[in-house]
Amino acid sequence: MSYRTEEVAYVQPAQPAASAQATQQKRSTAEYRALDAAHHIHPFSDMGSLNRSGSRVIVKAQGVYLWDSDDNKIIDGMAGLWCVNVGYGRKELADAAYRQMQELPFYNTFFKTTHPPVIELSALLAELAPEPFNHFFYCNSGSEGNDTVLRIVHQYWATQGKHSKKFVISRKNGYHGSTIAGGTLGGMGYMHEQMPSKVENIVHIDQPYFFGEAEGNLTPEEFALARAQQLEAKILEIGADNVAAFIGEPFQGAGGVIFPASTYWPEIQRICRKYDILLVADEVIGGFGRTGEWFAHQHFGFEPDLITLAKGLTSGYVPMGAVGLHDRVAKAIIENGDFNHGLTYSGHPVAAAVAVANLKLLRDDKIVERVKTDTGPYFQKKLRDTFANHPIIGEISGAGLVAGLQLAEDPKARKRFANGGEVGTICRDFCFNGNLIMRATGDRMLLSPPLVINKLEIDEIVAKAKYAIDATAQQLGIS
Ligand code: PXG
Repeated sequence: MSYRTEEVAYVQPAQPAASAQATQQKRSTAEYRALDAAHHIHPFSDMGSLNRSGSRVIVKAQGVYLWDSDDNKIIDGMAGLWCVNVGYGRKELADAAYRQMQELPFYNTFFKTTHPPVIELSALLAELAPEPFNHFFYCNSGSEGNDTVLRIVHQYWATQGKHSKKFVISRKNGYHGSTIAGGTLGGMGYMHEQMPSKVENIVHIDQPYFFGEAEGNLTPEEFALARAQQLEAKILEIGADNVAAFIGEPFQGAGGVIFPASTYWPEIQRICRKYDILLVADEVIGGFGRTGEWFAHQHFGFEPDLITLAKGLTSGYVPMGAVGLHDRVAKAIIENGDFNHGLTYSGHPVAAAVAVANLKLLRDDKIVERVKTDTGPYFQKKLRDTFANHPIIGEISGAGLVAGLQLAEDPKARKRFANGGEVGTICRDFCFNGNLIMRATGDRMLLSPPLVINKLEIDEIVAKAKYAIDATAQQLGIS
């Protein structure tokens, strides 16, 4: 079966200015592929098979669109890798980097020094984050952010004289990065298998994945409550005096855009408070407007002690991560001597200048507000209307501009495909051939477009997704 893009009904949005499409492309696709295969090892890839098929070479981007080296125009339903919140081609960010590179391309923040960009960024984050978050530590990625979280958590309990609090509880099918600590915190089995020596004292509880894991007649709210109560059981098993922290993504991103029911996070917070355990929200995907709130924990209505930030902090234009500390944690870290942690590029001036420009755009252009009141509700409704009663869509999760579409053999009975991963790959390939970037995690199809997307572009994404999902159902012989 062929995938014909001309059959997708959508209105073509305005094209970006020709100058914005100028590219530095210098080689043919075949040359790029040959050199890539000869010298580049890609993340999370089977390189043998990738080198045989060849990568898609992306050469330029504008707004919510990418162009490949064969000049195909592709709509980016994933904002790069959940990060290009302000969209591609924002001159404000490029100018900020250029200016900062000329003025002070690098200086460190060790040894009693600081610089204006990191000062401005910290003050701005304190303004944008919920009230108790007034202090920020910087790194280069979400993974390093979660490594930093572990350092802060252990330092915090040392300052409280509670040296036995060493265990950190995380969740199966959570994602917290790919450094050794990040990978151990995460609950992706394949990453654990690959790395025999892990960070000690990290244990996992089950995820709040209703569609895939709820048994019997539990409602989503009852199921979410039961999954949250696994935290209490685990704390009692280990002993509250031995537990330092619980970490979770407010909604699981890489794990399939798993949105817990409203009962989940208040119960997690209650348990953390009851047993004096720090609550860490990994906001690497959820932060900076994705759900229509500045931070996803605000969407779910809970108050963490630490937040991990990356991705949307700079909209991915340059690498940067950070950890936000609640006042009560910050106070303990600040008033108790050395905190022995830092990276050469902690608070890098160029990254900080870009982050400031990015956050000002999100705030002053009211991009986050628009996701909450306009484009987010439109996107969610459009998806739900389009896929209501679809023969292979079992659930649509999400809020704002993030969504997970569950592929299912029998949606009403919550019966998943026995070969779900293969079905997801079939669907992903239909998207790919139709010039839509949509991510497959097993049998869930994920969308997380740039936050500047307009309604016509949302229509285009949903129409292309519908075409790919219909084609998948047809290939499976389901109608
Ligand atoms: N926490 C969360 C919640 C993430 O989603 C990280 C930490 C690690 O960030 P860095 O910057 O170290 O990658 C992430 C990253 C995917 C995918 O396929 C998701 C991520 C990274 C790569 C791929 O969905 N999230």
